[in-house]
Formats: sequence, C-alpha cells, structure tokens
Amino acid sequence: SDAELKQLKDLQRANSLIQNHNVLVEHMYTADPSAHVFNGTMYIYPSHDIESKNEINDNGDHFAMRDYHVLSLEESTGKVIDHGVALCVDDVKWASKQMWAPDAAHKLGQYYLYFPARDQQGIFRIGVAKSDSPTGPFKAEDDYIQGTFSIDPAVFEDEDSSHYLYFGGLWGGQLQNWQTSNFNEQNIYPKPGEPAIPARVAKLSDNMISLSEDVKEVVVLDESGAAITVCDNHRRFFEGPWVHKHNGVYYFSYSTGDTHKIVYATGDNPYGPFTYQGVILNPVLGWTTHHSIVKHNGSWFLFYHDSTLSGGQTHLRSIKMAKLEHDESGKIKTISPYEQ
Ligand code: FUB
Repeated sequence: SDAELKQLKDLQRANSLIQNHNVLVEHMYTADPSAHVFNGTMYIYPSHDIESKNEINDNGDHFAMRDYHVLSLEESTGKVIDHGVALCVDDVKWASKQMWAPDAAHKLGQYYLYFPARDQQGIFRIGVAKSDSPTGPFKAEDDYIQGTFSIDPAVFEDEDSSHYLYFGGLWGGQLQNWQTSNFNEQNIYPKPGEPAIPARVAKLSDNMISLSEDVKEVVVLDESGAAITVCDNHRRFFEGPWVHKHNGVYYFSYSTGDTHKIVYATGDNPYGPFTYQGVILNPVLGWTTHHSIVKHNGSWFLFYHDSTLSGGQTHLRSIKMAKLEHDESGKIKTISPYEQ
C-alpha cells in the first residue's frame, strides 16, 4: 500500500541520516516544540513521545503521550536542560489520555501551560495549568477552557500584551467534527471547491485561563483573495498553528498534514484573513511535522521535529532547531531539513 511504501522509504532515509541527526535531546523522544523567550532564556514546551502498543492509524491512536517536560536553552548553540516532569495526565481531572502538542505563555510573574487532551468522553479539549516558574511544575485547572475544542494550542502575545489562543487539527485532532457549535460524531468535510476547514482563534481573558470572546475562524486566502479550498492539500490548514510578528506583519504558519509541509500566510492583524505566501519547512522524516518560530538575541529560529533518532517511527520524534530568515521583503526562506 502507499502507506507501507512511505514507511519503507522513510526507514531507508532514516538509515542514511542517522549518523548526523543533530537532535536537541537524546535521552527521551520529544515533538511539537513550542519555543518562547521568557526573561532572556529560551524555553521549549514539547510533547513527550513514548512507545505505544496502539494501532498506527489516521486517528493518531499511536500518539499516547502522558506528560510534559519543559526544556531550556541558554544560547542557541548551548546545552539543552531537561527540567523534569512539569504536568502528568493523572493530575488533570478532566483529561483521560493523549497529552498532545502544548504551548505556554507568561503574564505578570505567572506561567501558563496550554495543552490538549481527550476528556472523559474522548473529545479533545484544551486545558490550562499554572506555575510561578517557566519550568513548572504546573497545576491544572479542574476543567478545560470553556469554548475550546480540538488540538494544538498556540498562544501569541501581541505588542499591546493581548494574548490570542489559536488551535485546531484535522483527522485525529477532530476539527472536522466541529462544523457546528456541538461535537458531531461524524466527520464532516466541505465539498470539493468549498473553503477548507479553518483553524480557530480567540483572545484570552486577562486571567489567562478563559476566552474573552467567541471563537473565530482563521481564514487563509490565495493570491487572488479567494479562500484556500478543502482539496488544496499543499496549502490548506491541517494542524499546528503558530503566529509570530515581524516588522508589523502577522505571520500565521501551520502544517499541511498529509502533504507534510510547514507553510505560512501573512496578515495585518491577529485574526486574519491571512494570505498564503509559501513553504517554511520541506517534509521531514516521519508523517507529522510541527513547528514554532521564536526570536532570541535578535535572530529568528525555527523549532521542529523529525523521526530520525527512532529510525523513522512516526510517533517517536525528536526536536531540532534551525536558523530562520526573513528577506528584505518579509518572505521566509524555505528550509530543506537535510540539505546543508
Ligand atoms: O503530537 C501529536 C500530534 O502530532 C500533534 O498534536 C500534531 O500537531 C502532530 O504533531
């Protein structure tokens, strides 16, 4: 089958790449790195990948993660420190399993960890946990953030100190089950030619643990101003939203899922619409690709993951980083992860 052929090709590529994997940590598997600079230090909030006996399927059952570790990095070339377990699913009342891609934010001496997990009914929701340290341990709120659903939270802090929570992911991430305001057991996709299913965004309240407004759709347009359509798999949103701001422009970037790219679109405000611009990261080894973009000491960095260290096992990933460049017109230079 196509899937078996891809796995075989991935394994062959892994064998040739394993010698020079340059992963950031080797003592555990890590993925979905959300990086932030807090008080001058770079902190990384990744998923903590683990072995699983679950079937490998489009529902993502093989991603059975249970906890989070926070990592820090003093210099972009420095050693990565693992600060240990920051939050475990057993300590989150509303969650049952699958602690997927998290993110974090800082406000007035408090740190907030945002994370998706399945609730007791198996529906993905987004929760929040607090700490007075960027490395945790974090204490989870008793319930998930009302109004949230699906996966992959990403928090963007604008220059006026407003915080925006982006989220969403297709297939196992259940975004296709939220075409109305209630969870629908059935997967509902738009018809060919119709606009793609969008990521979602809402401003966070001052308390950082609730939404201050209704959830809105994040629309991505093509060069003619039309919404990217559902069958445009090389450009439509799949999962892993992230926003950064450069020279006053808002950059909305995300994974295209089954075409395995990180792409970006630009806009003039945090809600969009955003206009598609191009590819940030070409496909990595493994099915998923997930990133974050952060500025540290005047330079921009891309954090991402691949499955090199595990020999191509798609649910056992490792985080990496690369320098990211905006050219004079604001375009991001495409990164090809295995080319020097
Ligand atoms: O790590 C589990 C899922 O895989 C994430 O939520 C997605 O973004 C993908 O990386």
